[in-house]
Amino acid sequence: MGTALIYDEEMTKYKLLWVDPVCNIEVPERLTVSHDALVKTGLADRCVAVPVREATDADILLVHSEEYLEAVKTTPYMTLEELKDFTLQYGDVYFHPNIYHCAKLAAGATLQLVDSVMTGKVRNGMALVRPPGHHSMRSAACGFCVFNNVAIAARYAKQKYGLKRVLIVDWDVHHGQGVQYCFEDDPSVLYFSWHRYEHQKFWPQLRDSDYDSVGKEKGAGFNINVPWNKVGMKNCDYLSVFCHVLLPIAYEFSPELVLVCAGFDAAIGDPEGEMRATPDVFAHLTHLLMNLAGGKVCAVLEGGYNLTSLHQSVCQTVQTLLGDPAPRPANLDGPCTSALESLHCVRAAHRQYWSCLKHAAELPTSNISTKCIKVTEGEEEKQETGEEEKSAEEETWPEPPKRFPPPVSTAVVLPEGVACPDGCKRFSSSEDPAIVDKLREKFLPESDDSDALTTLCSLTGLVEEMEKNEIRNGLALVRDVSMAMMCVVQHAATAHHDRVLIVCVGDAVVPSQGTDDGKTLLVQFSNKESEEQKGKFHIHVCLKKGCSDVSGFTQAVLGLLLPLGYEYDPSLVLLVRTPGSGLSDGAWQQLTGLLQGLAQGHTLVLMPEGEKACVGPTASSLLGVAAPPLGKLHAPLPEDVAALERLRLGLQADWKLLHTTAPETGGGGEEH
Ligand code: X5A
Ligand code: ZN
Repeated sequence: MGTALIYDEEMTKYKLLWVDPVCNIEVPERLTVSHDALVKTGLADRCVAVPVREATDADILLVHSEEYLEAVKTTPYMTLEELKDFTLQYGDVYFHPNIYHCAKLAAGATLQLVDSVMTGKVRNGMALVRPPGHHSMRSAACGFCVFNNVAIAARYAKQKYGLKRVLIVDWDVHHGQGVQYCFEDDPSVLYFSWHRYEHQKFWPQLRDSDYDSVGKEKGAGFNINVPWNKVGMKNCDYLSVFCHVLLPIAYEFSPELVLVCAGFDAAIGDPEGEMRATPDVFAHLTHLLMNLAGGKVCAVLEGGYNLTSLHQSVCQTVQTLLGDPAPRPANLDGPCTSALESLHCVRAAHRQYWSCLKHAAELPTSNISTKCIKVTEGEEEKQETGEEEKSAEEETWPEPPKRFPPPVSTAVVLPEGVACPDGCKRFSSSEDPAIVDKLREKFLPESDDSDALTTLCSLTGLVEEMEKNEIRNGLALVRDVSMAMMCVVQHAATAHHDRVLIVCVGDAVVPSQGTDDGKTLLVQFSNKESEEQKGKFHIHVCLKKGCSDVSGFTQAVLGLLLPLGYEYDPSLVLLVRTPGSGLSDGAWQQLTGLLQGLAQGHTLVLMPEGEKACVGPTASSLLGVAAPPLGKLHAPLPEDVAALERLRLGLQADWKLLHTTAPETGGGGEEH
């Protein structure tokens, strides 16, 4: 199952015909540069090329009014003066004799993508389109947008495929108010947007873009706005919002389709966004969505105005959709104060609607700094003093390193009688007698279990091959998971793995690593009360029913394990399943899938011999098949939520990505 790429050169054939400093960044090269980069890197060739089509009147009328459609229909016949006049009734947009044609293609391309994904022709895909869509409203063009491509696609998917729940993730740096207005009272479409807001001073300067626009009537809780009140947001700020807002809610919602308003103006160098996230962050944002909706992710281009940053970000997104492992996330130094304030406000505003947020801190009653701050005349601009600020376009950043998927995706170490799952490669390392002796001495001194020894030997070989990037990930059935785990950890250190994240699922006693040097981070999930926190690198997540409560477990994975994993940035993930963990296949596959965003996908899974039935599902997740949806999640047990919250608070001193509130600003209005 492949990745669709939808593009047609025709959509480069309109441009701004007069002088307008607001609109001159929306150029045809945005598309050619992005497409050329996909061709040059060989990514386009790996995709399934799907042709565009024109959206029909009926398609467009799913979202727009007849009057508006009829008006736009007349634009191909207008003179330059008439076009200028027509343009004037809208904000920050321009018309051209060919834009109506392109707008029909942009919407149609989006629908072709939805059809390809929904019919199973491909797993996921991206549409490179112009004009963008998310600002356009029922009866208005706006912000370079004519028809609301993604909104139309959501309605279309609901109608044609009977979908009950569609998630729209708008990671463009502007607020897609057109999408918000379209679905405000509709609980079947969950809309998430983060956007540059600056206390309502940034375009489109709407009160409706703030965190407290949560949706209306039946749709209350299904509109999520994350306002950025400062420029310069980085990878860490974005990932933090994914871990602590979007993903918990999205998993609880359980969409059947994910549409992404994939603008790339939230990336570094963009003159509109003035943010500082690097293009590789889009690999992670994409990856984190790919286990929702059984992997049905449709990314549709919106903004993105720095041509370099744009094409790099597009490539990162498409390469991830194709299944290549994401690069290691670089220097996540903790979300900034302003981002934490926004995070806190959004979580508080939504706590009454989502059980995953029930225990989010309440909104402080006093004046929250995210409110529109009235700036007195003359006081605006330049609060910064001192150093010269670089303008967004002068910003430089290293080109994201090329991502090489290892020649072997998934290697397995299995006992003789267990079949090698399709697509995997059986692995055994040549038994160097010196190594064998060492392993016997260390791990099997009083035993003549030659099978166990062979397995340990293979595990050490596997770890080395992963370090060399010859193998992406692996899975082994072992007699004694604790012993195998010790063996892998010790060997990883000698095989140049700088940090190993050990995720242990289930109740078995884990031999304490005795290491507090940061070379390993152990996170264990079980139902055993832990004595006390064992230090920064040994974390025990205790759930009342262990891993058998999917809601509690999912919440722990998204809000605790992922941020820890991202901040720790391991070179290897060791995923250990102890006997009788009680975890369902679905939840296990989600965990396996999500963890592959770390360590360039280098995950080694250890499972007890008794769990042969789990080999197939695990292998499929390791091979990059999306995990099956968990279904709508019920509320986690209150005691679990409370315990997780306590644990998160306790660990915050050591792990910045676990923060969800700003330090001591709460009531602040600390605004300059
Ligand atoms: C799609 C998009 C931005 C419009 C900015 C107008 N539009 N100032 O990014
Ligand atoms: Zn934008």
